[in-house]
Formats: sequence, structure tokens, C-alpha cells
Amino acid sequence: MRIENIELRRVSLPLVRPFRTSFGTITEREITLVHVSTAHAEGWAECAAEVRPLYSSEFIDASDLVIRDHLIPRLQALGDDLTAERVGSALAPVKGHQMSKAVLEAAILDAQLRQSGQSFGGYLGAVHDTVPAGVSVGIMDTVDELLEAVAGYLAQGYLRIKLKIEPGWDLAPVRAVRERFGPDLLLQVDANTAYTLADARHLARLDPFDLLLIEQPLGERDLLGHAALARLIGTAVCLDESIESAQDAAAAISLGACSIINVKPSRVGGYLEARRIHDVAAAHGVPVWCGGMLETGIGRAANVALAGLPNFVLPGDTSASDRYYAQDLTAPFVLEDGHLRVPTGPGTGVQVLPDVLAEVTRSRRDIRF
Ligand code: SMG
Ligand code: MG
Repeated sequence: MRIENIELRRVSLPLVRPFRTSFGTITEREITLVHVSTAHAEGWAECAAEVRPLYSSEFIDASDLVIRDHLIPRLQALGDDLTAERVGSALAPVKGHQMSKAVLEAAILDAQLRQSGQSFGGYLGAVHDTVPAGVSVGIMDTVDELLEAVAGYLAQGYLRIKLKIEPGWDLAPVRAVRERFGPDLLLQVDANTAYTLADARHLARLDPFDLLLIEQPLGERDLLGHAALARLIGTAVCLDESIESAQDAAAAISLGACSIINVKPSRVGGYLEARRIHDVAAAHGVPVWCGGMLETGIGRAANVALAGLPNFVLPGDTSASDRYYAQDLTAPFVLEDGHLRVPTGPGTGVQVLPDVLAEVTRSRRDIRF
């Protein structure tokens, strides 16, 4: 495949409500979109890096720079030999920067699949037409506010609730949600690394609430700590930030650091590595689910396709467009009986809406091949 141009476009979309996690609050999503043009097709993808390096070490300005100065030149060097499947090995000499690598691979894969007429779901091996939708609920000022938010999401049909937690906002909100919505609610929590192993006894007090899992309680490098914690608490430990590759997944599973994995293609360098993590986990009998980074319809379309693979057995953070944005960059993803439909058209199967795109664009830059 011969690329003619890669456009990097910075957009900014206001969130419908602020989203607070243990590491901070965001009110708008600033995103770099990558738009690949070949003679035959175009591809789009979005970079998950945020404005500040708080979820992980990556952040959007650094990502733009590494894409432009360190990653794209390696793709240019491939010439006509470039395919989506070759992106990973071409970029491997550059250490880290999974999100920056992932967005390039995804945009190229989108163009490649649009040219061949295949969908992301078909290419990745999705076996479901629709996927169950969960929703991630941020930290709030009061438990009453939280209960109202959760009630609203359940009324819309969401099939699973994830509560963001941090020290000082854990037992009380979990107890309140469990008591109000009953034992059948699928409920889980995400700490985004906010605890240490010294908090094990405290975290064990979540055991009676029958949570599906606790996501990333400890630091991202602390696999041994997670393994120790998993032996001390009843709730299943799920890893997010710790898993940046299939190799990480294999190590975490072997150490007993997790019994469930949150798969985010952006965090692991792309959809191909995400599929490898799916396969490694499946081989060990470890269930996975699809995480989210507040994606627009562009990234959501591909995530929903991935979530259609057989070992994605838990509802994902794959919510409808209106959970995030009043106006999405594509036709909105909507809940149908608590599920999102896996797109079937070529590539991601969604089209970027030009008028909306123009409205949210802050800057753009073309890199000719
Ligand atoms: O896309 O619905 C979404 C967000 C899901 O909670 C979510 N993501 O750690 O899993 C996570 C967080 C990371 C993003 S926080 C800005
Ligand atoms: Mg998480």
C-alpha cells in the first residue's frame, strides 16, 4: 500500500459532564486524529493520549511529536511494502509510545480494509453482531449525585456499572449503589492505581459487595503487589494500566497478578496486539473486556468490533455516543437493549461527518509521503 499523505488533526470536543477519576477531572476531550490517504482509500483513527500524562506517561503534545519525528519516518522507509501488519515491527525500535503507534496502525488498517472491502470486525474475528454496553461512572461530590447518575444510566439500559474509586470514595459509594440497585446489578470498580498493598485490608472490605472485579488498584509497574493483593481479597483483580503488550499479559497471568484483563487497543499499541492479548488470555481461561478512553465514534467503531471477539465475555466501557458527546464525529452509537451494534461496512464502517469535524478542529498538519 502506498500512502500519499498523513494528516494530523487536533480536535476538541466538550464532554456532556465532567469525568473525574482518581488522577483528575476532564471536561473536554482534546484528541489528535490521524487521517491516512492512499490512491485508493482513506483511513481514520484517533489517538487516546490526553492533555496531561496522568493516566499513563503519554500525552498529546508529546504524541504528536513522536508521531511526526520518530514514527512516520519509519513508515515512509517501508515504501510500497507498507501494510497494517508491518506497522508494529517497523515501529518496534522506538521504545514505548503505545498510543502513538496504535493510532498509526489503526488508521492504516482502516484504509487497507476500506480498500479490500472488509470490516474491522470481520478482519479481527468478531463473532457477535452486537456487544453488551457498560458505563464508567466518575467520582462525584456526593453519594446522592452518584445514585442519580447511576439510576439515569440504568434507565437507558446499560448492563453494567463501573464506579471510579479512590481513597475516601470507595466503600460508601459502592455500598450505596449495591443497596439501592440490588444484588443483580453487574457492578465493578476502577481505582486507576490509587492504592498500595498496605491498603489490602481496606480493599478486602469491598468483598461483601459481590463486585465483578476491581480494576488496577495498585501502581502500573506493581505486578507482584497485585499478585499479593489478589491472594488477600475476595474480589477478582483486573489489570488495565499494567498491561501494555501480550507479553505483559502473559507475565501478569502467570504471576497471578490478575484474573481478568481490560483490553484497550490504544494502551497496547494497536488492534493487532489487542487481539494477541485476547488470544493469550483465552488460552489461559482469563476473560477480557474492552476498555475505553472516551473515544469518539471513530475509535468506538473499532473498539466495538474488537469487543465482538469470543473471549470478550464481560460488558465493556463501550458506551453510547451520548454518554460522552452531545455531537459525535460520526453518526452516533446508540444503545439497543443495552447493546451497541458492531459496524459491518468496510474498515471501521463509520464515516466522519465533515461539518462537525470542521467545527471541532483546532489545527491540522499534512505530512506528504
Ligand atoms: O471510554 O467510557 C470510557 C471511559 C472509561 O473509565 C474509563 N476509562 O482507566 O479505564 C480507565 C479510564 C481511563 C480514561 S480516564 C480519562
Ligand atoms: Mg481503568
